[in-house]
Amino acid sequence: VTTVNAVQVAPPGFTAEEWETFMRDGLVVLQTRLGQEEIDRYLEAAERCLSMGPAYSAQKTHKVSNVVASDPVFTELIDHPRHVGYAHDLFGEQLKLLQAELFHRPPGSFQNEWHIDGPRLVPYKTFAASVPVKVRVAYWLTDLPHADMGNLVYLPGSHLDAFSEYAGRDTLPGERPFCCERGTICVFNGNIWHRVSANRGSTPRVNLFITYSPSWITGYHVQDPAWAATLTRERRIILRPYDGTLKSFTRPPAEDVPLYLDRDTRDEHGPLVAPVEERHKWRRLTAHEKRVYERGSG
Ligand SMILES: O=C(O)CCC(=O)C(=O)O
Repeated sequence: VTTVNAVQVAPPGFTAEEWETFMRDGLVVLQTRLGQEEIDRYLEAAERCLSMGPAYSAQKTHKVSNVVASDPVFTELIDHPRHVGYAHDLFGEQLKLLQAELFHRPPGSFQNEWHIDGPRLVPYKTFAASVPVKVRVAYWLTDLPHADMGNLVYLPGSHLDAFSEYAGRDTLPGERPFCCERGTICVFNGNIWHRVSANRGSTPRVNLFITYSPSWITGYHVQDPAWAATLTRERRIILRPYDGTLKSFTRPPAEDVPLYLDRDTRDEHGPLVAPVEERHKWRRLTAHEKRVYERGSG
C-alpha cells in the first residue's frame, strides 16, 4: 500500500439516512449542530465582516461574498470537519469551495424570486441529474421558528424534475419555508427550486452558505494564490487557487492529490485504481460512486 505522509483521512459525511433524505428531498438537516459558544463566535465574526462595510441600509439584505477570505474564523469553514466530508462524499478528490457567503436579512428585507442555482439556460441538472454539481452547506445562526422571517423557501423534490420551471415570487403548492433553531446545519442540492421570504419578523436572519462543486465548475472567484499558500494543505487545495493554469481545474496537479485518504481503507486506493506511474492520474471514486460500485459488484 502506498502511503502519503501528512494526508488526512476524509472526515465523516452522509449517514445512510441523511443520504436518503438528501436524494429524495434535495435538502437534509444534519444530526450535527452548533453549540451556543460556536454560534456566538460565528455571529461575532459576522459582525466584524458586516462592519467592514460597505455601509448597508437597515432594511436591505447584506451579503458578504467569499467570506472565508474575510475573517480567520470563517477561513476555518473551508474544510471544517463537521461538514466538509459531506461535500467530499459528492465530489471526492476534485472537491472545490465554489462560494462562501454570509447573509444578513434584516426585518423589512424583501423576498427574491424562485430560482435554481447556476446556469438558467441549460441548467446543471441537464448533465448532473442524479448527483448535483453544486451543493450548499447552510449554517443557521439565528432562530427561524416560523415562516416570513426571511426564510429560505424550497420545493422538496424539485431537483428530480428535469423540466420544472418556475418564475416570480408566488407561493407554490408543496413549498416549505425552512424553519429551525439557531445552530442548525443543513445541506442542499443547488438544483432545488428555492426563493427567500420577506422578513416580517423583528429579528435579522443571519446565516452562512458554504458551497462546493467539482473543481471544474467556475463562475465565482479566482482565489488569491498568495493567501491560499499561507493556509493548511487541505484548505489551499479546496480553494483551487489555480490562477495561471486553467487546465488544473480539470486535472489538478500531482501535488494536490490525494486531498484526503479513503475513510474505509485509510489509503488512497479504491476499487478502480489503475496501475499507472502517476498517482494524480489514478481514477478515484467518490463515496457515492463507491456505494453504487460495491452494490453492483457485490
Ligand atoms: O438566502 C437564502 O435563503 C437563499 C438565497 C438564494 O436564493 C441564493 O443564494 O441562491
